[in-house]
Amino acid sequence: MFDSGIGGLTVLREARVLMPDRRFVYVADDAAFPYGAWEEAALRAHVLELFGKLLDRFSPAISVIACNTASTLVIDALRERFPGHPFVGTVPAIKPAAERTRSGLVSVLATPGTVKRQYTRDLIGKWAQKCHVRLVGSDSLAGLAEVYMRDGFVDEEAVRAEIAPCFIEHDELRTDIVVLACTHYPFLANRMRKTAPWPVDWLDPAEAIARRALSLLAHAEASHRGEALPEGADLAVFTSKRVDFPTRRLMQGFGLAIS
Ligand code: DGN
Repeated sequence: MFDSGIGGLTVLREARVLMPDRRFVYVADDAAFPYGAWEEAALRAHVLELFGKLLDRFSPAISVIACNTASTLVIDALRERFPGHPFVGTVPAIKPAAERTRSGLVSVLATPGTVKRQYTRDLIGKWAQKCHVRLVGSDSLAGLAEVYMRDGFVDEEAVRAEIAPCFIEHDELRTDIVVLACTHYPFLANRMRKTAPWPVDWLDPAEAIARRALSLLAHAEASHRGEALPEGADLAVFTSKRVDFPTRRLMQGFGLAIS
């Protein structure tokens, strides 16, 4: 399971509930955080190179890209580069949101990278023809989530300001669903609820992603070596920086250990 930081842990949490007998490796590329600010070609090359190393080292049965910013850019390239290896991507949950909205206006909250991807535009074109979709890119929410999980502090006014564009009306329509299209955002869900101008559904795809992983795993050949995991452990966490990954508090909260 892979993300630029702590966000993928929201997916890992669900995956561990659904697959209690599986062993997990979580990789946080936090030296490269935030992915939202990267130039596309550079990020694509970086993630492809990283996966070459990860697959080599861990030989996982499947890989989950628990990051919208990376998935919307490299999921197709990963499948092409590593044919036969099953990848589960995390992309904005536009289809379920379009099916569920009653007001006809859906807001998608994501990193600036995810918002500008052609992949995201294609999802809207394919699944959201009968409603209006407002894309909202935030420079700072993922960072606010990291700070919150590390220091326990969250700037509520900043959260209010970042989510405000989701609530701009369109042709007198008011949004009734906000898609959390960055895996970091569920950590701030309580503050978002508190500062939103009216109640909406906050769509967190973590459980759906874990279910997809479970169904792929049933078909995947479980050939992983699991060498990176200490004897008896069912989870190992690796970071590319190791310095201030907000592990202690977070890992304790999740009942996890860190290697
Ligand atoms: N958690 C990542 C996502 O789902 O897009 C992005 C975090 C980041 O690198 N800004």
